[in-house]
Amino acid sequence: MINNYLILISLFFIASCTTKQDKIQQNAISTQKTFPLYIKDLDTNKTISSAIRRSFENYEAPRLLDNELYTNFKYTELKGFNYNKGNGTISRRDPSKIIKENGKYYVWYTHRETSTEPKGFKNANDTIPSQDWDLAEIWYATSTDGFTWEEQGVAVPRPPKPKPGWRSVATADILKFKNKYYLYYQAFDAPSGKYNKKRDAYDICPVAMSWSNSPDGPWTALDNVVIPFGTENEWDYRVIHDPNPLVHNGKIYIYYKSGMDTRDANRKFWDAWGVAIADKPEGPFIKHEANPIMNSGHETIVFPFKEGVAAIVNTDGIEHYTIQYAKDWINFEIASVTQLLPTAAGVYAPDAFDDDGDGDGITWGLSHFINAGNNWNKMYSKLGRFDCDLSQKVNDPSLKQSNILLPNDLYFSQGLTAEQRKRINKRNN
Ligand code: AAL
Repeated sequence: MINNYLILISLFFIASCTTKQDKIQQNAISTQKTFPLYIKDLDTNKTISSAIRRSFENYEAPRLLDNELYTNFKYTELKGFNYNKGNGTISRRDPSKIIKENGKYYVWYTHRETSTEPKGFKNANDTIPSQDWDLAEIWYATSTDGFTWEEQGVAVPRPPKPKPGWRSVATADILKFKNKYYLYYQAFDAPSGKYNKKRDAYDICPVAMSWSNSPDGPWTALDNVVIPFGTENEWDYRVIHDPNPLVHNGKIYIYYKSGMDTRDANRKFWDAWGVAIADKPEGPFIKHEANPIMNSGHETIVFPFKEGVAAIVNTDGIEHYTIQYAKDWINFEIASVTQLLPTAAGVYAPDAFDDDGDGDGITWGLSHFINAGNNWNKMYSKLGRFDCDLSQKVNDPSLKQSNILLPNDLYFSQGLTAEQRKRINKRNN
């Protein structure tokens, strides 16, 4: 009930709102002097602050409990994957969306199994990986409950030189379209991690694709790249990462990440997302003229929600730690700010490819945990499960809480560096 009321109020605000400043001036005529105890008593002509106006206009509801696109995230360790006692020789990461077929859940992911842990570009060779996702293949696993998984083996191996991805195939996502299955993935033709001066990048790959008549394969690789780099002065010149296919208006929308502008001290470019659209899974994919369409995040994590598309925006950028929404599938707005978001999530969106204009949303998926052994010299990643309530069908108030109390030692684990302490001591003296 209150939700509808809030929507009514916010619709009134939106309809009557000209520019914020003009509106506040016009509000001077309101008779209501103080903000009422109950929102339902608010005089829609009352002078209100931008923060309160934003609460009604920018979000589905001014309270988290009523916001379909706000959620807490709960995490569960998975059973069924062996990591060689964490010695860095096996890594699983960047899980795909999850689909349900033949009564089982399917997930694809970057699987690295090498004689050593990653040793950086300078020490990399045909058998020694440069990065956690170097010398990798796309493997898959199935599950009946989403908690215990059975690894099935390789789906997309590294093809022979000079085919795209001969060095490594990684970070796949799945599309089911007209009863065929398509895996889109990053195709590396050089060890990732070396800074390439000409391209001013260090993780260089376009997107390739393999297809199958069954989720269990066999998979046939296209010999060509399906989403190419941008040209020299275009925002997505350096890399095309994290392909995320969905179906909208009968077309295939592939959201992807690239890195633009100049690098900061931590080698970070401005991670931004684009979308490329095609009528057929093999393309041609046309990059949207409004690209980049997301200003934050790292991996792209999108799913259909109501008539639009929602995004989990984690890790990087001025709007990280948000859930965002684009009613038109292009123009994203912040729908909520949250915490402990899954990294590189592969969501289970049962209607990801239904294209019915009423996406239900998600309640779980898999994500990855990098440096799973907490030892950068034995680097590997592992998969874990997250649960949430970003679903229209589910309403779980226990997943709409704020003020999640994290263990105190987590805060103290983020201690000052010696440099920072030195600067503080200097300031004190
Ligand atoms: C991931 C993704 C891409 C990058 C690397 C592996 O989180 O962004 O796949 O190339 O890191």
